[in-house]
Amino acid sequence: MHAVTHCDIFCRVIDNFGDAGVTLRLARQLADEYDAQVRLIIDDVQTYARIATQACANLEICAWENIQLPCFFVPEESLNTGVFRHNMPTTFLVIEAFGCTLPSHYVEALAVNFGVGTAAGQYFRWLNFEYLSAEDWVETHHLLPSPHPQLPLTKTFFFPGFTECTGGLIRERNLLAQREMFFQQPLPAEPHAGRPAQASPKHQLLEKCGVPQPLLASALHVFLFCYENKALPRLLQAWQSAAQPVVCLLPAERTRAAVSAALGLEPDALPVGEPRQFGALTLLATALVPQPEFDQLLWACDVNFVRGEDSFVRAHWAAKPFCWHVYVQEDGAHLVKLNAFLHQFLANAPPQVAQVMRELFVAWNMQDGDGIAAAWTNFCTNLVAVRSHVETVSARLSSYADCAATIMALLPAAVFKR
Ligand code: TRH
Repeated sequence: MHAVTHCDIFCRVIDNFGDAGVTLRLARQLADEYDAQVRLIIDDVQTYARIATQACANLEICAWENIQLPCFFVPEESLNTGVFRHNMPTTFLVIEAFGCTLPSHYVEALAVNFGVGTAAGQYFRWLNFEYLSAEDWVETHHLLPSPHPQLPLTKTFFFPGFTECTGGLIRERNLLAQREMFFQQPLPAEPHAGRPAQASPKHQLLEKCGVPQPLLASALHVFLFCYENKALPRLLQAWQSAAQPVVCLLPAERTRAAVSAALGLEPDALPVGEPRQFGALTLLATALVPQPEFDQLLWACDVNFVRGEDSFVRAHWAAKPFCWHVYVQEDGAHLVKLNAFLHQFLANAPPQVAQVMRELFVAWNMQDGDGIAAAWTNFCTNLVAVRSHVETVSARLSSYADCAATIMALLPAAVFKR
């Protein structure tokens, strides 16, 4: 039998796309790059299906309510009879995303098949994959064990993060090479060879989305992926009266609805692919796209407004100036997260860059309509320097192990193929 890693990833969708988005990326990467046999067990298959439109070998999507025990699990009475060894994968990894709590019958079966003291126990890992944060305590909590109160099982906390002492960030192996190809200038025209000038990948993509030809080269392209925000009307006003035209791409219904409301438009006033002009501002709604194309949109734009968790990480890999709308938590914990992030991200930034980035992030997250216009102007004035800083941080982060690599390194050596 060919020995492989099996992996069950459990996810409950709280809202929006982030929970599905993070687990989907991880699942795909483990399946694609490590040949793991992955099941993504998710309670909201519909949300998942809206962003996961690409097939992936080795990856099976299972509805939470119909979850079957893995085929290599055996009933208790068969243990130590040889049946067990015959069917066993080389390693078995269970990832519980964001503390979603595994079904109790599944946990009981885990204890029987892979609990401490079983023959297979050493080839098994149960990780609790946590939300991303730049707070200091993440380093000391990463990989802490959490023994089960009744069963012979230990779960391990896995914290993604921005330093080498955390679980790292999700980053596919070829991502940055693909991004570099996207950034490369196209070949110039060669009239004697009969070759016309090619549009750059950026212009091709923006044109495909519906950006009017004259605005491809002249406008500032902004990707706006956000939640409702009281600062939105003033930011849109700033763009309407800007000296340089602004094209603003609006992905996802929630963002589009927020922008329509901010402008006093009907909720369906911005159909996908149909640009609408308001002074210097052109708004253009985009369709939901699969995750790889979502990355390309970030690569194509000059400034990316991102939110939540996954798009926030992808903005780092896009290495373009960005602004993050933190997912709001009732107890204000999101502001602690924001501060921790800014502290870390801006640690070695030139003072001017640190100032303009902090101003914009704070005005946006505090939903400060009065502050946002000035913050935006200062940010734009320093766009080249901001970009250079984002590139520096992005390059540093890409020198650290990514989440999948960190996870696979926790499994017994030499049992997975690279
Ligand atoms: O959608 P988000 O706001 O997600 C979340 C959730 O609210 C979650 O409950 C919360 O815990 C978390 O934030 C912090 O933003 P996020 O994380 O950026 O996820 C968006 C995902 O959707 C990301 O994987 C990219 C994907 N996506 C596409 O693939 N194509 C698209 O066209 C769009 C608009 C998004």
